[in-house]
Amino acid sequence: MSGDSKHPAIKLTYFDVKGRGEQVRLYLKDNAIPFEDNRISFPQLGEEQKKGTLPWGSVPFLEEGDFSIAQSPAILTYLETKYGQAGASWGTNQPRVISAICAAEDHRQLRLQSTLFAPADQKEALQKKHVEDKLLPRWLPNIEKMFAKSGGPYVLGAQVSAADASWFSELEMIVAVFHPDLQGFAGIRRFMEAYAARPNIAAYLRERKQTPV
Ligand SMILES: N[C@@H](CCC(=O)N[C@@H](CS)C(=O)NCC(=O)O)C(=O)O
Repeated sequence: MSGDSKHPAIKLTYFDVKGRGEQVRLYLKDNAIPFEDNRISFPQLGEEQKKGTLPWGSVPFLEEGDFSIAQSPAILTYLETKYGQAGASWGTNQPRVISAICAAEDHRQLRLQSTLFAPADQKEALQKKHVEDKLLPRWLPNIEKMFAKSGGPYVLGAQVSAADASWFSELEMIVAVFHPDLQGFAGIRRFMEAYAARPNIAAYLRERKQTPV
């Protein structure tokens, strides 16, 4: 991906899976921002960690010319501030967007603890516990409330933002891993449909590399 001094190329470094990188890919695709999708392996991450190029030793990591930033909520905030469509309303909407992105990150962490990172012999029980104790009584109702409060279909209402990229990628995983019955969650279903139907997102969902996580 080439750039110039006025528009330096964006490079996103992440593993060759959806994970925490997918929300950034979705945001960049939705906004038609060209970027290098630098998908690395675990050994390559180890090399980067040894070189000290990653501020927290973690990915996703985004570079744009001389600027670079780690931590997915901060990456999305950076992109939304620079490229977002919220314009003048960004000042007042920013805390809501960041709050929603952080909430998605909280759930992502909980989901990973009960799935990918869970010991093999405890996985089934931990998943069941997550669904019964956390997902159904607390998380899905709170996500639904977020859309009811904004009026939907997006986190900010009619205005799309980086928070939608974040929640879409997390809800995709929630659906894929826990198969919840979303019958009583019309706001969530409307959001998923509206975001997936955005032209650049629909094209990306058709063409993107299929990975299990
Ligand atoms: N809060 C961070 C979490 C970053 C994180 O834990 N990334 C994982 C991949 S999803 C990672 O780099 N793990 C390798 C390691 O920490 O050694 C974020 O949202 O970016």
